[in-house]
Amino acid sequence: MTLIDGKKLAQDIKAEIRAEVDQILASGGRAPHLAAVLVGDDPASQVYVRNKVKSCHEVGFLSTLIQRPADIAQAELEGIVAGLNQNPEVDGFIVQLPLPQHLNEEAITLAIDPRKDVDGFHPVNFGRMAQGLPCYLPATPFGIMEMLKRYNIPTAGKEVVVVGRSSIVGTPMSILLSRKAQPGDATVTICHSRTQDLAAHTRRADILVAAIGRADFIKGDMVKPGAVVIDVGMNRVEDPRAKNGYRLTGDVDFASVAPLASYITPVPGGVGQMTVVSLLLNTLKAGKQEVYG
Ligand code: L34
Repeated sequence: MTLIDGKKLAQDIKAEIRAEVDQILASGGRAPHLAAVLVGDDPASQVYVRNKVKSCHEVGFLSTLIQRPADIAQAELEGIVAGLNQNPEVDGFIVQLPLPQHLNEEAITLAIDPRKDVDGFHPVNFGRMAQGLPCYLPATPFGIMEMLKRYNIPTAGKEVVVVGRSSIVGTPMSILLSRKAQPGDATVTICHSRTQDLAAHTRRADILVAAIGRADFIKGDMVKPGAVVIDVGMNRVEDPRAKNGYRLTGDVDFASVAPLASYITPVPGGVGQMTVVSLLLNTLKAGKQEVYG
């Protein structure tokens, strides 16, 4: 079993980005600038956004964090988005999800200028991804593709099973792995809450992507020996022995699955690290106007 070291990969990629930023600066350009909008006080979102801002500093990007209370009105948040769309100093920005209940996430996503949508959540970027056109790829699937590439894991002709059909992970993942590309060219099955006999599907997977959002859901008896297991889950479970009262665990029961797997991603230190670094890669593209010219 080989542990896929997301932390190490993220460090390598950050060093590559840093070198590009140095070149941009040496030729008189400005560093790429990412803005992040964080609404409310969800502790997990705070950690993720903090990691994003910290990573910007590490690679020499400019960053702006806009924090607003949970009771912000829809119109005010849309005003912030409109301001960022128009600000020529900002190359790309994100609105961290989930938003508080009273806010309309879909309307916010649609309000973001696709040219600055470094999350790749706007339907224009999603559609361009589905058609293989230049676009910003959603950060988590992008990061997983990068992991497969850098670990030389073959995907062509493989049976891939994606568990979960969200529009930010499961669905784009299935599209990217089935398209004619490298990584890609796989035969992809998407499973979800209405799938009958889930284990019969997952046991056929050469590459299993778990993006369900339920702690330790995938057990050893659901996995084919030798499979590549990608754990997208980020679940906080109460643990009185942990120093902050909880511990982080994935959607995969690591103890029973890891001994069977050929490759497996840990949580933390796996996919989450790649999500952050993929956002940086998109922001670099935005700064260089690579996608939309
Ligand atoms: N708009 N909302 C928007 N864009 C995104 O790309 C996200 N996502 C998901 C949630 N909402 C979003 C993230 O940023 C998930 N996600 C994310 C980002 C970073 C990490 C995990 C998920 C991460 O840094 N994970 C660390 C551990 C963090 C911890 O200690 O809690 C890891 O090593 O996996």
